[in-house]
Amino acid sequence: MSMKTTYVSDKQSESYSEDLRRELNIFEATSGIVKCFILATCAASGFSVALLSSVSLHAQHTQAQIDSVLANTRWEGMKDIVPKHYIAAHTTGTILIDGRLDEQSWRDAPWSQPFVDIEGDRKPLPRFQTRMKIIWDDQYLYIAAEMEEPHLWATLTEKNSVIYQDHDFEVFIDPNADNHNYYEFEVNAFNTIWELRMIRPYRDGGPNINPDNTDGVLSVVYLDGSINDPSDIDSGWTVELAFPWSGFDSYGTDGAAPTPGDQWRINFSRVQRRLQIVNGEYVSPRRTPPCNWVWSAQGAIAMHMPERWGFLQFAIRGDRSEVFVPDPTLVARDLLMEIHYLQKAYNKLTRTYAGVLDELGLTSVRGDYLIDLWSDGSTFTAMIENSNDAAPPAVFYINERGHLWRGGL
Ligand SMILES: [Ca+2]
Ligand SMILES: [Ca+2]
Repeated sequence: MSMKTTYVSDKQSESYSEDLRRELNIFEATSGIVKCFILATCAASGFSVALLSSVSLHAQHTQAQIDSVLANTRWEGMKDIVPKHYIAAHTTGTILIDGRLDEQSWRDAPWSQPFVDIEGDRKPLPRFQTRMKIIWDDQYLYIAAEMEEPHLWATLTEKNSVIYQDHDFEVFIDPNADNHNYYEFEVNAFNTIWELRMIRPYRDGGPNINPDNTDGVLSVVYLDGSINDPSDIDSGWTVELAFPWSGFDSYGTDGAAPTPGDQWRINFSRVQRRLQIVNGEYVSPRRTPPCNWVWSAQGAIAMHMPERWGFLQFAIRGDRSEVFVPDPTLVARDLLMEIHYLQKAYNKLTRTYAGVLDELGLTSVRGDYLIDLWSDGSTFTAMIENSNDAAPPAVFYINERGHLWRGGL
């Protein structure tokens, strides 16, 4: 029997390695357990041996090698990206979660800018448009997405399946912006959902709690076309979601609706598979990396970098009378993230963390900020303090696990 194969798309320019990234992430999360075991075993045999090993490893690398690694961290591709923002209006209208965005409250809400490639300006724009809207009331955070899609397709019907194996829409939320303990939601065109909680990003050891379903989440999709039918061309699909505020009480909130002016970190991702039509059916070739289209560019093929997510500002009205207030702590946060990426690169090469800023090519004064650093080789804490008397005093910290928090003076 001859097989007829047609490539639905042939554009070769988008991001390819999301699958690989995710698989590596899962591997890293798993291998972390093994690493812990090895470290525990090492600890039993004497800390001095580990310390000697660390020192000798460091000695194997020249300053030029270290400088080269420090000059090429992932942060280099991320630091110039300005996270996007969206001002969400409070609504008193009734929202029926049916996948249709025909309520007046939705009509009044502005569409976001079209999604872009996850890597940002380095890559071409996505070939199909994706947009989102956000509104809120006293009970729910509402999120809507609209996706152009000529080939509606889904396979997964079991809740909490690995949804990104299909075309999907994804939501990431970190209410308290500390990089840890954040929420991830995925949905496909069958309205099969997957919810999980990240204790820490995979890069910082994870783990995730999977699944971790939230009581009362509502999700409905509307399909403008025929799903899993390659004989015609579809228009797209919309997603309408409602997340109860009570579900965020374990993510650093008090479980109540936010106050106008509050800001949360949030981002959205659309995973788009490369389909083939084989004997009249859609087939997603295994090992073919998907495209990753996002609202706010990440600067790398990785969603699990909460420091680059966009800002959601809660407002009473969603019109232009509301002004976005840039996060006054973002500069300090970004400086700490720079130290984090430098330390991770330094550690990858030397198996230890730098104990003085000079080893990372940094000085203790950067603009209006003072930086300090402590390390015992296997852990570190960096502190940044605003030295500008005209600005409100603020101190922030980050540690080797990427936890970023505000401290007292
Ligand atoms: Ca609706
Ligand atoms: Ca958090």
